[in-house]
Amino acid sequence: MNPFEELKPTPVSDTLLDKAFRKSLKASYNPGKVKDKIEFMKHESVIKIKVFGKVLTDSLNSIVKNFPSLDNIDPFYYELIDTLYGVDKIKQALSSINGTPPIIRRIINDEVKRLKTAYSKQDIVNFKRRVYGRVSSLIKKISKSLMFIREIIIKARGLPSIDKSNFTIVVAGQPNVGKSTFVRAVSSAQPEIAEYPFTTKRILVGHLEYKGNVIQIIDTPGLLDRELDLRNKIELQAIIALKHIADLIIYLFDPSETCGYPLTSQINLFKYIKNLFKDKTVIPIINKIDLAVPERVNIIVKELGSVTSISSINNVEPKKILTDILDGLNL
Ligand SMILES: Nc1nc2c(ncn2[C@@H]2O[C@H](COP(=O)(O)OP(=O)(O)OP(=O)(O)O)[C@@H](O)[C@H]2O)c(=O)[nH]1
Ligand SMILES: [Mg+2]
Repeated sequence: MNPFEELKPTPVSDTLLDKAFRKSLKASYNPGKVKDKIEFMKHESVIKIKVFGKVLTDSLNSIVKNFPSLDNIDPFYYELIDTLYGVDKIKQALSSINGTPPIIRRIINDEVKRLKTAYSKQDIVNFKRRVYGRVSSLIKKISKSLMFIREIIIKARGLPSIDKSNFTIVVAGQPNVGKSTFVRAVSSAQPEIAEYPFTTKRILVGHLEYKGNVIQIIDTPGLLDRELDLRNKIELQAIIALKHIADLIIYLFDPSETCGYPLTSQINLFKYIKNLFKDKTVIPIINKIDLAVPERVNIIVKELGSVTSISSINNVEPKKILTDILDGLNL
């Protein structure tokens, strides 16, 4: 399951300061009878400042505490988060947020001690102004980190929710070969489909039922025929899904080459994936058979032996083929 799914977006520095000021303004001191006006003002200012500090330290602490512990999350999500946003950057941001409450407490304690020597109304006003100023500028200093963590949560909440206890099929192939069309035909997922490459930019999960069990099927961004260290963030998501969650890999070919990638590179990529994931079953399927000329199809067959062919624009064939594949696996 996506560890960020239920997380609420965390506040940014302005929101935090507004909240702290509001609560501080409302905090009051009720000693009953007021004997000494200055003493009363001192007490009340200390209460207000302490509320101000507590709202901030509590909020900052809960941002850090509620953020999923990156070292303990599932490796699939860890690698996805690291590739998309950078785990080191996240840890740095969290650590600067985490380091701030003790400094706030120290400032407030020091200033409250100094207040003992205040004798005039002006001294007290100055005290409050100074503490609000020092603490606010501390919060402003971490405003980039607060903003970054908020953005990560908003983005990471949208990552697919994968249940590792369900059998998972990952559909891969070069861009534009029809992966999303196939996934849409066989599952509940509704990925965008378009006649140009790189339509799918992130991993998407669909579900289908097979013999009373839920099967997950993952649509992935298209992969180019190149080495791992040259792959961009969009492609790497497909590799991460293949590596961490695929129980079965379906590799789609487009023999019509209307996808824009020649068969030679589609075959190269197929071999690359088979080699990279030696311990996984990789099933090749020839898609867009309605557009393909026999010579092109034969190139694939010559290379891989007999391969199932389908057209994903009609929904019947993909469903039938998938059921045949699952039957063959004896799930
Ligand atoms: N004629 C025909 N067109 C198909 C078939 N499958 C997909 N297409 C078309 O091929 C184009 C690409 O389809 P997508 O499903 O978006 O391909 P994709 O592999 O998901 O593409 P990316 O997400 O960009 O990698 C679309 O115009 C589809 O309508 C098929 O079996 N026959
Ligand atoms: Mg797609």
